[in-house]
Amino acid sequence: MTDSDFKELKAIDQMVCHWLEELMHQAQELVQSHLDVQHKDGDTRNLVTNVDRENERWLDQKIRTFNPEAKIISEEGFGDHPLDMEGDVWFVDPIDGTMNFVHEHTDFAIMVALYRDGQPLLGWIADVMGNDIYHGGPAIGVQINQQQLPASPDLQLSQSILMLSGRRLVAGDYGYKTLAQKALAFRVIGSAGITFSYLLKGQVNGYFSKLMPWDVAAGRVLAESLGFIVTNLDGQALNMLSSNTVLIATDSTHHEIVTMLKG
Ligand code: 2AM
Ligand code: CA
Repeated sequence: MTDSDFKELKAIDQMVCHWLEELMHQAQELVQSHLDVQHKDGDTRNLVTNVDRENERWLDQKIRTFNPEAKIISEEGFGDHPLDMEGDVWFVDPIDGTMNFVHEHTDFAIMVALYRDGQPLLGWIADVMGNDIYHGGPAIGVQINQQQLPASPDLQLSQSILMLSGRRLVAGDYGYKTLAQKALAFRVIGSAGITFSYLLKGQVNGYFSKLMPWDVAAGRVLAESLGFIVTNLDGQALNMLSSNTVLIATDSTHHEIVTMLKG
């Protein structure tokens, strides 16, 4: 990495942090306002609001102005549908944890990520009600606001608190109940971004969920930068163009889980 590459990444990091500060402060006000809430895909638990749509339109426009050649993968339909990961690909989740946003008024995030030729480059997770932005990447390290975060200590599964998808656990999907039983404890938050923030701070040691590309893109960049392993259930690399069953954990726990679920 040359000096000018490093400076480019730092400049992009700062720019997107400013965008997210603006949206985060707006969302802190809007969370108490009347929201236009609709269902998606015929599922009464899959919510979308005017804020999801407005944030995405705004972020996608900012990205297109800054980086017109890039492709954008975003949740609410303002992005593109690329068939490969060549060049610059941005991921946008305008409100992650919309159910929490609408009903709990906390534990929701705004997430952006940048990949270059398939490689994770930079990620941003704004914990809106926590007023914190997690940002960085493999070349520049990971910060919460201005403070550098250390790599997470490696733990065994029996010493690990795991974050699980509640929906997948109650649906009986493969592996969830086993992990809930084998871990020290399990927790369910309802926002991938906030779940990643617990991992990045070292408060929990693993996360297992089926996630869409925009749910996982930013968290993957940041978690891998702090030494977490991010794969699918078989221990293979994620396909960033489709949904994946995602396993994120420190080395020992990750290895233990993949071995156990194979057996
Ligand atoms: P969202 O709020 O951006 O949709 C818990 O619901 C977490 O899983 C949230 O991060 C949510 O993101 C995401 N999620 C919700 N429905 C999903 C689905 N059908 N597939 C994958 N992720 C989903
Ligand atoms: Ca979303």
